[in-house]
Amino acid sequence: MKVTEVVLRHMKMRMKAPFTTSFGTFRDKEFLLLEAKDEYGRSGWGESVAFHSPWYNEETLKTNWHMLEDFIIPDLLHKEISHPYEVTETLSYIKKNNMAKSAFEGAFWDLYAKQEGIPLAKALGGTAKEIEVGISIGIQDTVEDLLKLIDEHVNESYKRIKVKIKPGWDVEVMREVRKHFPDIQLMADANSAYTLEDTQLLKQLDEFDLMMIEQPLASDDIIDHATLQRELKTPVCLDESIHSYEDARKAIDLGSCKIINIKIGRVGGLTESKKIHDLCLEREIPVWCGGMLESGIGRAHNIALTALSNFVMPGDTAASSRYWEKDLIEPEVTVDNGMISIPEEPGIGYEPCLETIKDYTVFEKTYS
Ligand code: OSB
Ligand code: MG
Repeated sequence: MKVTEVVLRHMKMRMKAPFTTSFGTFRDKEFLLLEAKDEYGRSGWGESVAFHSPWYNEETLKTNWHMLEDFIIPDLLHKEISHPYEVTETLSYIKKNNMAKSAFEGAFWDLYAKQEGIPLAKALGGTAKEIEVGISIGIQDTVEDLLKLIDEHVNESYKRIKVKIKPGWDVEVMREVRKHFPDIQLMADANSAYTLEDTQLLKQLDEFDLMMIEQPLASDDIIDHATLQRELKTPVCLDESIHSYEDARKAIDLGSCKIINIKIGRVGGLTESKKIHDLCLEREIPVWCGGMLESGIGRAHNIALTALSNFVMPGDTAASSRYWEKDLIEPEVTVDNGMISIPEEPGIGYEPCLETIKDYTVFEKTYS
């Protein structure tokens, strides 16, 4: 197979509601879409999950554009590639820049699955027909607002509620949530807002029977997390700290976490995601698929990945309508009884809607 043309698009989509984490608030979502066309005119689609600002990790959509335009696209355009593994191989000399690599790699996996005539989930080795879905709720102005949102999402049938926490919005908030919702599957995500000095405070979360606490400490740490995990009953789940199979192996060996959140972009693509999944299966570490407020294209990739067997906990890939007035794909992603059905069509299994994509495109450039 050969990619003979790449279209890069800078997208901007208004979010239905602002989303606040311990590091900042998203009102608009800006990101890159990558369309890779082969010699038969088929298109594969990828999304970069790098944000506009470097607050989740060091990448931004502009650093991604630079990496793609100056390195990744020239390395892969017009090259004979028989399997997506070769994309990862070819790009392995580039340090980090995982989200940029993943945008191309994801588009190539889509093309590959379309060429084979099979769903992306199947191409990856996934067997699930449907997947369990949770939802992540940002930091709110008041506890009442939060309780109201949780109530809505529980009624929409989401299987697990994740609450964002930060210093000043943590133990007392979780106490209220647990009091009002004694039976739900509940967890907290700190996005690196604490240090080991907060150990006593974090220990207080143990009484709320949380499924896990996600990324309590620094985004590049796996040492202090091991110290913290020894102090906590609540399982620690790592998000930001895991960039590769090697990071996952070391974190498991050190006891830095009991659960791993896999985000395709953060680890450099579907191939690396699958490797981490397989390692975790062998080491009996449950995994789930994280979200980056993706458009339908990135959402479709998350859904396909989650069909692998060790995705045993509900992920963050909620319905399109939770984020967007109109998503970029047809049909949109819908959640029924807390489940998403894995599409059966070849590739990502949702059709990118070119009209809608055009409406949200700020700038585009074609490479051939
Ligand atoms: O840490 O998982 C995270 C959103 C933006 C940046 C980081 C995170 C999140 C979420 C929301 O938790 C996930 C989603 O709904 O896509
Ligand atoms: Mg997280």
